[in-house]
Amino acid sequence: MASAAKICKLDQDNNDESQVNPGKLNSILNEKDFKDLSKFRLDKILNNNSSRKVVSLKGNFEGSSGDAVVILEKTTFSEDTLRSESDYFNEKSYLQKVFHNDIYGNYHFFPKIELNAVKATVIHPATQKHIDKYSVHNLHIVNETPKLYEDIVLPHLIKDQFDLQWVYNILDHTSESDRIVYEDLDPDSGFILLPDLKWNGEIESLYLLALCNKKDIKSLRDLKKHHLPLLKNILKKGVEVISSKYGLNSSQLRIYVHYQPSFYHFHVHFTYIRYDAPGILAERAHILSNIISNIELLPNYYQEVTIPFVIRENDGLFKALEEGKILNKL
Ligand code: G7M
Repeated sequence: MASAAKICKLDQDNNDESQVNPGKLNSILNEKDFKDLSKFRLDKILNNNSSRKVVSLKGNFEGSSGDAVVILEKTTFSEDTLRSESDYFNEKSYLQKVFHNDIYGNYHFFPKIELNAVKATVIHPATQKHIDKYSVHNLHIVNETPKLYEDIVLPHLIKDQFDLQWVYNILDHTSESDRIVYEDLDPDSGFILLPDLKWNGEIESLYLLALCNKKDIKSLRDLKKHHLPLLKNILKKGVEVISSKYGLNSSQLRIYVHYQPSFYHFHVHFTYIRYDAPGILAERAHILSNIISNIELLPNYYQEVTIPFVIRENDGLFKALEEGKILNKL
């Protein structure tokens, strides 16, 4: 298996808010912290998503071997900073006029630098699989029967999955330990709850991840009746902790599992219902309370049902499915 890609977040917010907001504590992840991107040499724009305002770039770092993927994202407005007395509305932020017509004024607005942070994620060294993941690509839906899973999907994912080192680093407190929001040490029903890599700490885009302590559940497909205590524990404690720490109740949270996931160590996503997080569409997100109910109804539900999933054309599995003439079978 390839060595763990180094993933670092650069955060320009070094203000005191980060002391109370774990989503902003980015002195994390591992030993390799970048101070700026001056050594980044851009090779290719992999994807420029104008609706999400995210750009994914391939390049390398001068003096350092291996490809790098850098993802830059314009962040959401924080309602906390939108007050009359905030720096948006004083001379620290300024307007540059584009044109004025009657009652209509059009400007470029340059907020104070601290209000203008761009979230940056650096993956270095990045594997070809990372480069593929962040590149523009066509998508297809696959209706995965249990047989298709056993015959083609499972062997492929065992051979060609992303390294899970970052997950194990969190579970053994080697990385991101200062970001842990809650930990339940029970080996079977326990988990760690912490901010997702994608979260910049604003409640408006709240995004936490529950990583289970057990290492033998790859995905939704593996879930069985004896996992119900784990699933219920994640649901109950996750909601309690988020409600007391961030003030959002269970009815304000979207709590779900991806199928297929990117990382085959079982984990649950918690996002604010008003936030359109990536990966919440019908072909990918499975609501946790619905998963629990399905297993209560039929203990082997997830070993017996067809589960649709979405696949990129540049994924190695796509080629195997095409060769097996699996696609477009209903
Ligand atoms: O698609 P899947 O269910 O496998 O989602 C995995 C989630 O893990 C995504 O939402 C990622 O943003 C998140 N994630 C990935 N990495 C590499 C990290 C990491 O190093 N730290 C944290 N906190 N989250 C990560």
